[in-house]
Amino acid sequence: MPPESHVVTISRFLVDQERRHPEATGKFTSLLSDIALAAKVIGREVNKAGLVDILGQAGDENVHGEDQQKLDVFANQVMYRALDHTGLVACMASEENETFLPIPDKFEAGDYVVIYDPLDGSSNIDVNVSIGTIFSIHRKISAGERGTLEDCLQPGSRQVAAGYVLYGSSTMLVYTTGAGVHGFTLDPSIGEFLLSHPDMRLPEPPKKVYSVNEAYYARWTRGQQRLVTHLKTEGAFGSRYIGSLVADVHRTLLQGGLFMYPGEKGKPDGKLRLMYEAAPMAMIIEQAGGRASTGAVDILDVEPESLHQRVPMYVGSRDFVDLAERMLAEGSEGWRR
Ligand code: AHM
Ligand code: MG
Repeated sequence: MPPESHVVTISRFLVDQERRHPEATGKFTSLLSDIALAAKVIGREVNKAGLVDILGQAGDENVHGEDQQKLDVFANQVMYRALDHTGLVACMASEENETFLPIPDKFEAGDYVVIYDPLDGSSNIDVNVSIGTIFSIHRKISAGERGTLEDCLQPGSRQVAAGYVLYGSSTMLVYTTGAGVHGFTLDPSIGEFLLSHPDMRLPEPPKKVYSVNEAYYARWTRGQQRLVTHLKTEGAFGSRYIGSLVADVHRTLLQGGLFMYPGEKGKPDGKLRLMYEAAPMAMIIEQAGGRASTGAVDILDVEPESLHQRVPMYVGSRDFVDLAERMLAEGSEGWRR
């Protein structure tokens, strides 16, 4: 190790942050450490995904005579079990479960509400493309001892933290508690997340890149069609689209640009889910100096009505999101027009 370099593990970093808040109880630090542990367990299995043809597939029995699980089901259980018994969490909700997830009566419940997408982009696993876990953390607001649906249905502006884990060429955990965005890279040889990207900011000037699934062009509103045509003709933008939200947002965070998942004719809210995809990514992008919009209003201001509701998404460099909003409004065919 070069003599001047300082290795900062995620645990050290969390404790240092906690010390800046004399009122902190340490509970939040424990919660994020538990999520980091879940990320390592999920990451370990994701890295082995290419071996299933050799070692057995989902649906096969494993050596213990148990059924092997699909990775997204496995990731869902890992997240829940990492947090259910800690006494820190009031309730949870997951993309994989229809209704919100209470804490079992045998365990103490706590103050935090954790909403997650355990393995986003899981259709990309078969082709060895990066996937991710996304999490959003709120504080319980209901009066009872245990969390309820009301605690889960809070707008993104009330998140106390948000983050994602990217299982890419390296595994990275990126999170914010509203005081900047920090990124950690897993060193698999020691099993620790090490601070690699302190205080992440979208670069200025940003890279001129738009990111959208352009195959849906014919289904877009006129405003959306004009926006993309403008970006590539007059704007001289390049284009990148992975089709895996965590990877596309991570690139946008590091290089700048505009990521879009627009609404479509007959499907005005698009595909991505507000509570565990759009809202946490919006908090991260805004904390890093960018903007996150539905095309009409800030994603963080959308009042949720249900756990799995969808919302159009325009996130990235401020000027580009502003431009998108302007052009969508001119087409007068924005979201909930
Ligand atoms: P999933 O939750 O079923 O995995 O779908 C979400 C994924 C995102 O990661 C990605 O941004 C989007 O779907 C891609 O959708 P499309 O294939 O329509 O471009
Ligand atoms: Mg998802």
